[in-house]
Amino acid sequence: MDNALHATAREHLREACRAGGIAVLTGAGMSAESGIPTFRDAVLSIPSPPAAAVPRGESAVLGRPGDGGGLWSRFDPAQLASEEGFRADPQRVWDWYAERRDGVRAAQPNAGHRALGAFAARHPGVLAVITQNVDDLHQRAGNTDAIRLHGDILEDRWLQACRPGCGRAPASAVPGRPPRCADCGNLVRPGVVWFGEMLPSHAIDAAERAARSCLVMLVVGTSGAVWPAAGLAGLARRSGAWVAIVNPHESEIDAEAHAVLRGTAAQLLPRLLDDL
Ligand code: BV8
Repeated sequence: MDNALHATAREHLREACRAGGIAVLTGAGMSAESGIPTFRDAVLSIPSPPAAAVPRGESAVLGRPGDGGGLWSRFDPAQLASEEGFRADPQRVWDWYAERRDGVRAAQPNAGHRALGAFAARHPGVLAVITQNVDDLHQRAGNTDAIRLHGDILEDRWLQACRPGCGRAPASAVPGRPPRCADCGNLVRPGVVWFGEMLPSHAIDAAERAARSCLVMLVVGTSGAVWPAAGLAGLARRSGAWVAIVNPHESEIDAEAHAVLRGTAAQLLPRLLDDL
C-alpha cells in the first residue's frame, strides 16, 4: 500500500479520534479472511449442501442430472435471498442459510475485526461500525453496538404473522427444512433483510446519523453494489467527512472516496488503527 496515502489516512484518523467521530462501513470482504465467502465469491463457488440434505438417488451436488456443475453454483444469491425465492422453494433456501449459518459458527473474527474491537475499547464513543454483514464477527470482536443494516443470519423469525391466538415463538416450531408452526403451518425464516425488503428503520436512521456526523468514514470490503447501504459513503462525503476505501479490488463507489487503500481488511485495519 502507498505509504504516503497511509500516513495521510492515519493523520485524518488521529484528528477524528481527537475531535469527532469515525464511522466504518463494512461488507462481505470484511469477513472474507475469516473464511466466509463474499457474495461475489458465492456466485462462483457455493459448496453443495451436506450429503444428508440430498434426496436419495440424486447427485451430491444439489443439481438435477445433466445440470453440469450443480444448481447452486448457477443461482444468483439475490434470488435465494428474497421472499419470492423462499416461497418458490423453501427447502433450498433454508438449506442455503443452514450451510451459511454453519460457516458463521465455525468462523473466527480476523485481525481486521479485532483491530476495530480494540480501537472501540481504547476510544469509547468515537467509533460507529455499520455493517451489511449478517454474521456476528464484529460483535464477537467487541463491537457489540455495531449497526446491522441487513439483520442477523443466526436469528429465526416467522415468515408472516402467526394466526391470531397462535403466538408461538419460532424456537417452538416443528423441526424441518424449514421448521414450521405446529398450529398454523407458518414457516420459519432467517432474521435477515431480503432483497426488496425495507431495512430496519432504527438501523438505517442510526447509520445515516453516523455518516452525517463522522469526520472520517472507512469503507471496508464492500463492492458498493447494494442500496441503500452503498449510499452511506456519499452521504458522509457530502456531510464533510474524509472518506477512505479499504479494498483489494475496484468497487462501484471508489469515486466517493478521497483515498483508495488497496489491500485487505485484516492487513490494513491493524496498520491504520492499532497504535492510535
Ligand atoms: C430496499 C442479507 C426498499 C441477506 C442482503 C437503488 C439502486 C439500485 C437498486 C436498488 C436501489 N434501491 C434498492 C434497490 C434494490 C436492492 C439492491 O440494492 N439491488 C442491487 C443488487 C442492485 N436493494 C434492496 O432490495 C434493499 N431493500 O431497497 O428496500 C425497497 C423495498 C421495496 C422496493 C424497492 C425498495 C435490501 C438490500 C439488502 C439485501 N440483503 N443481505 C443475506 O445475506 O442472505 S445484501 C448482501 O449483499 C450483503 O448484506 C451485502 O449488502 C451485499 C453484498 O455486497 P458486499 O457486502 O459488498 O459483498 P460483495 O461480495 O458484493 O463484495 C465484496 C467486496 O469485498 C468486493 O469489492 C471485494 O473486492 C472485497 N474484498 C474481498 N476480499 C476482501 C475484500 N475487501 C477487503 N478485504 C478482503 N479480504
